[in-house]
Amino acid sequence: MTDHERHLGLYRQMQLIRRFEEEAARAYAQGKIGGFLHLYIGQEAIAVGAVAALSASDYVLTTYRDHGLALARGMSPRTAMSELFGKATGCSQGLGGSMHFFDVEHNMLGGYGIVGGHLPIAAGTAFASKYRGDGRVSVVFFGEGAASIGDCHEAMALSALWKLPVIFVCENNQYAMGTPLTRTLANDDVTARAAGYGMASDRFVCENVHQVMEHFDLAIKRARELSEPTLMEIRTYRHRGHSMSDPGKYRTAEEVEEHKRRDPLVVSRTALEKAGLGDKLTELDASVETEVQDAIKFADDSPEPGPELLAATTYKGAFAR
Ligand SMILES: Cc1ncc(C[n+]2csc(CCOP(=O)(O)OP(=O)(O)O)c2C)c(N)n1
Repeated sequence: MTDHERHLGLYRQMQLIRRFEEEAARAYAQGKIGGFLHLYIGQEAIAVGAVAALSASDYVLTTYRDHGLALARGMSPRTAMSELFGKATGCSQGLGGSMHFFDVEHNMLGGYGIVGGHLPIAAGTAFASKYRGDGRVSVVFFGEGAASIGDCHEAMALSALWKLPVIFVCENNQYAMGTPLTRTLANDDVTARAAGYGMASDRFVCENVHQVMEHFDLAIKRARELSEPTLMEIRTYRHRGHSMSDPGKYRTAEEVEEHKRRDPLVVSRTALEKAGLGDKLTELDASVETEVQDAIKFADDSPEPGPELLAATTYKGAFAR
């Protein structure tokens, strides 16, 4: 595969996530999606770059802002959209919704709503991998708002002590709901604490998808070959509010526009256009559009979860089996 072909593939994945979520936002406004909906728009290069550097058998876990990672990992847009619509054809049979994507086939182990609560799970999967000697790496994504949660410290302290093959990735989008970083952390360098745990660290501003891949290559090598954890902090920015119910009034329009100009998706598009691949981009965009519209139609036409599912997923159902 040539470098351009590889880049086009990465672009397509980012564009798929972007368009999937823009359509999900529209469906939310139409009342087709209930509950919470946290969009990953602006941060796509992180999930796509990380997944490109990982092996299919590695484990990934993330927060409630999980659609991008699931799609990057290979979940079909049909399955993902159906989950958002609360339909039986969704990845969690419509019972989990936006925050609880889960996909065993692609080793995407959630989708978690409790801030910081999923980091110990990643320490656990990494412990299992080390114990079994299966060579798998666990990667867990979290926001800077989770960085001071107790679970976060416990997971990192034990992972360093036990030398577990895990990568802790703080996607620092600079706001925890409406609270800016300056009001939650006295030292805004999340990786500064890695020294205290006795763990390697890496910190950078996300500019493009290739750069993300390169940083992950190093951390994955450290985990896979040396069985050592890494704390990574990636500065990024979400273009939308915290969730659909947040108009994001705590940020100025200028600040948002400034970040949109540096959007890694646009960076990729511009580079590919400059390389003379404009026609190819038009073709890819059209195929993404078809895939997303197909996902909406599939989710619309899919059945609601019925009572049979309820019984099988309760204790009574479990005992009855
Ligand atoms: C333990 C816990 N406390 C509070 C909340 C409510 N809550 C949901 S998201 C959020 C902000 C988290 O921000 P951050 O970790 O920076 O991630 P981001 O949403 O920016 O991706 C909070 C406080 C929660 N879900 N869990």
